[in-house]
Amino acid sequence: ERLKTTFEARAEKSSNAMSAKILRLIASKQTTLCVAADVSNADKVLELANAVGPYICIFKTHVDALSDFSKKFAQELQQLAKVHNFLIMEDRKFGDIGHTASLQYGAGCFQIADWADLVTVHAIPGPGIIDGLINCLENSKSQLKDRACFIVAEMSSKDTLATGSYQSAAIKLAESREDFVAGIVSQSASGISLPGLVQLTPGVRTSSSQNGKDKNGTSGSGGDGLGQQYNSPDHVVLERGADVAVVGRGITEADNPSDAAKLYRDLLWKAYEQRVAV
Ligand code: BMP
Repeated sequence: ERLKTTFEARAEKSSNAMSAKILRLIASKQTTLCVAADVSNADKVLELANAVGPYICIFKTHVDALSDFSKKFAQELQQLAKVHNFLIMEDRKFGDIGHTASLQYGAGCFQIADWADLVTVHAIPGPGIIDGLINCLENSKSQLKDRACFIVAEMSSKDTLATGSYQSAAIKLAESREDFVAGIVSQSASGISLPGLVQLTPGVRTSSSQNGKDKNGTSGSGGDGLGQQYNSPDHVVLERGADVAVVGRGITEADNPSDAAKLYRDLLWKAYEQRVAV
């Protein structure tokens, strides 16, 4: 079944060019780590990307949290992505009607469609939001085959409202739109059947990297006091079906982010090998 299949074999079965690209990149670079660059200025993001670049498949940004976003920053990040061979995901979590999302994707001060390989999208508006993003690309210099989205089906935060029928409808939406959907942001694999869809799972941190921070309230390895809930690398890969695991503060707050990224990469890859072993 899907989770027992290797990334190489799943890439062959994918009907979305970007999901096939992600799966092949993961297999060749042997890393399922995505680093969340939640830092507040452009130089820090670039420094982080350079430090963790060798160990990641996806570098995830929130550019609306930067105090000094610029076109030059986006170009420099793209350059680092080429050098280290990773993809850029802007975690914009679009959530509006197609027309508005189309403007937010292509225009405004960020012009996300120009530089982000991947973006995240909430399922709440329904399929129109996907049509909106595709429509934006049809009028932009970026090509549809080089872009894709991930649909947020389930969140890592405590008492999330994205559960039950919402979650299964979001997965159904993703599975019906492989023309632009490369994956799903989720805490579990239940309901996901297409081999090509990539499951991205945030809320990952080893308990040893939390040194003294709030470890209350959840299974796995604690939380952050603002609703985030963490699970260990092993747990998300073996019990929750994560293909790509998102690690933010577990790496950005480490004394040496590069060493921390390597450590997470190794833990995650070992768990993946265990998952697909017969
Ligand atoms: P951290 O590992 O520092 O908690 O960061 C998690 C990252 O993943 C953040 O960038 C957040 O926006 C994102 N994220 C999440 O934590 N939970 C979700 O359900 C979806 C997310 O995108």
